[in-house]
Amino acid sequence: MSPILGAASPPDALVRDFANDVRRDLALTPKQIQSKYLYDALGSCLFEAISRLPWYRITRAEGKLLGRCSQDVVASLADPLTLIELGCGSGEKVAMLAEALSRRRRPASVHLIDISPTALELSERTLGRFEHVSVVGHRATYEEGLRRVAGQRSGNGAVLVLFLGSNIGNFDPPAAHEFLSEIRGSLRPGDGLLLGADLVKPEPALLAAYDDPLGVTAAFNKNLLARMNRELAADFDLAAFAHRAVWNREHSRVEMHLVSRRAQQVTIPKADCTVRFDAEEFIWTENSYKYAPEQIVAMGVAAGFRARQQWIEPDARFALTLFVAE
Ligand code: AVI
Repeated sequence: MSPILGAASPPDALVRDFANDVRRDLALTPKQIQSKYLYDALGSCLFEAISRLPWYRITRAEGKLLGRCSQDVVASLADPLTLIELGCGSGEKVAMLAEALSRRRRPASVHLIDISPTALELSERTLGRFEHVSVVGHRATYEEGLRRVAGQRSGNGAVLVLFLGSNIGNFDPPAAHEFLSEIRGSLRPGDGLLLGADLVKPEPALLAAYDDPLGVTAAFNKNLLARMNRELAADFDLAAFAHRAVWNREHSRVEMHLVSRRAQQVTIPKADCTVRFDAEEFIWTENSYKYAPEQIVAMGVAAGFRARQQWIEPDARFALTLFVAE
């Protein structure tokens, strides 16, 4: 059964962290809110809707590539294979690899790591149909989950970590390096990392993906304000802010902003602050980095991997890269 949006309040500790981060980051110049806060229950549904929009091509392009390369990926790593998916969504992507494994009729296990219980539940259901595959869900951050699975490891089979959907693009370059190094640190030589990353493409295509004509991405972004109203008793007037997507060519990233349409003051009682906005002042809510194929290889190599193969979807310009731990 799908959860009733907004029916359950988040645990107090999570609200406290949100309040502290909001107070600190809205005092910065420019004002900011971390993109992880886009994903409450409603935000996750809006992202799911974005992934079906014709202008947002990442999810479909990646699905196409997975359909093409899954057999080669699983065949290139030692049995019995353990798959670890970081951020499992609905489990459909890892299911394409599980399908390839199950065709080989070799036992394999899948570990799903996500902080969302709904995502874990959905993915476990999606994977339930594969006979030779055992599935374990971990409600944890990526780092905690990876450590947990690495600590329980036994036997000689390889591990393949899946970090898909261009989630790496939401990390700035130093954080991406740190995170890929952390993944590498939890692996042994011969293990793999399958990394999905979006490529640079013409600006109109990038802007249409992040400012779609149906306004779904605008709703996804503005839900951050609605979330502060719901969870922190803030009084943001949603109509007084506009969604904006900007292609920052110098840094090779699409930025999402929430722009104040007028000078205004907002109170956020549970974050214990009042925030003043000038007209046109914005809150910076997300970066989505876009890469050249060779930059993706270089990121993996810098973190201690060797690139074994790269598949590129030429229309949407998206890449899947299989790395092997050295
Ligand atoms: C989850 N992440 C990879 C998405 C992206 O493309 O950066 C989130 C998103 N933001 C706006 N549209 C989609």
